[in-house]
Amino acid sequence: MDRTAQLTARRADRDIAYDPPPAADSPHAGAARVLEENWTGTSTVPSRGLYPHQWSWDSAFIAIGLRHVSPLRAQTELETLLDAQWGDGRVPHIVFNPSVPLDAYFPSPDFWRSSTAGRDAGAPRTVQTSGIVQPPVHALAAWLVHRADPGLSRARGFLTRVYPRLAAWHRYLLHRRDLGGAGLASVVHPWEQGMDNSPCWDAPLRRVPPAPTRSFRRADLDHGAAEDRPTDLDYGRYVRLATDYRDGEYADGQGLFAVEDPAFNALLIASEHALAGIARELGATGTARHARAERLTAALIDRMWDPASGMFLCHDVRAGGLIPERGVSGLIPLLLPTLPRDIAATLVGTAYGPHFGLGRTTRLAPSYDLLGEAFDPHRYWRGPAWFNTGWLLERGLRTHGERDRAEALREAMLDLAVASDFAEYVDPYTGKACGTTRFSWTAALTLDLLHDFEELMDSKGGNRG
Ligand code: 9WN
Repeated sequence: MDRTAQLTARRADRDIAYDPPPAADSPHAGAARVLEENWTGTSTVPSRGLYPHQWSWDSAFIAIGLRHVSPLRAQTELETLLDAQWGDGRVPHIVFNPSVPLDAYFPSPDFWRSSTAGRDAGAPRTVQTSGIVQPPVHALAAWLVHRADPGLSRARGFLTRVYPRLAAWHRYLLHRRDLGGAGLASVVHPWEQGMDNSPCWDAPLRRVPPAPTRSFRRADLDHGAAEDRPTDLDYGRYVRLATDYRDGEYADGQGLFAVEDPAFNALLIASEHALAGIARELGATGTARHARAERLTAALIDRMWDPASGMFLCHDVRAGGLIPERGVSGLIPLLLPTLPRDIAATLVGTAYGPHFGLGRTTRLAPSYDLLGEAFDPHRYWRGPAWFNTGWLLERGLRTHGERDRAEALREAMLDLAVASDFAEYVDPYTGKACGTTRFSWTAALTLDLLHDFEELMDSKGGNRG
């Protein structure tokens, strides 16, 4: 390491203990304070009460915001998560903090038994994790974190260290998780897709016999109202799926539930574009990664685009065919810079039409179809609006030249995030806070929205005609 690099790295070591602003007197200060409160020293919990460990896609969104207050913490957040990666490449959805009592969150480490049941899949021995995954936002986050302070990143060898891990993560998804044979990744549990209780899972979940309610104790009901959370029947099915996966030693391909989801795959594609940028920064060309992202985009359209619905739908791999439910996940591919122009325009029309109500009846895009039978403005992922999906849509609108709409959405998100004390999610009509408050990704993405828009990924080519 040369002298300048050493000095930068040393400055960065001090920076990890950044001084938070004295009072929450501005959106920036308020959001930074939430991240400070939820920082554990090596990563950030989504929420001190409800989610007291490290979650995978939360950490990626958190790093995207954290880079504006401490690029070193943002790098550390991602590195801590990647340190828990399994030998087969999977990045676990939860990394457990050993100092948190077992009954603080269910399912706890003694349920997942990662170091024993996950031995053949290469689970780490020194840290306990879950055995399922979450959406691959990490390469995108790593690229954005690098660009926030390239000097620090180079001095610490950040990209050099994370690139092989991110590449292995994508390899796992594209090979072991290509359960449908279309070249796309499948999720094997609703928690993997991140929108746990979406009505999109109702039909595939019906095939799963629930674990008896008496066989587990939910911890989420200690923190949230039962009418806002998944039902016991749904929880029983989540537990059954996770138990079967664990008892099969986390080998892929056997389970009752396998779904290709548009947001999960769009985030994988966005992250492939980001990996191309990282590869170029490290001296390679990145061309093969861009080409793969292009192929995946074509497969996504081929497999999940539904012209009649004007959006992408989930593909049920076990039953075969599209799931006829409109979840917000089906709008997220708008994020992709190389989406054909007519598809991008149709997606915008759907987001601003009667099913999602943007610019008409809703302030943020609901997680599920306003006109769908299962719509509920307060129940988990069955209608309320989350800030991470809002942020992805806002970036997608900008990417496709919809600047006025993006600006209006950005302002609505900033207003609601501050007014709701950085709520986990809100009623899409009124903006009323739901779930827990002082939620990390709401604060982190608020910070990101307060900074200038930058191109999310380097896509080589832009819109296709
Ligand atoms: C299960 C942490 C996570 C988010 C998910 C959200 C919720 C967990 C739960 O909280 O899921 O992973 O207990 O409901 O649905 O998106 O990552 O914030």
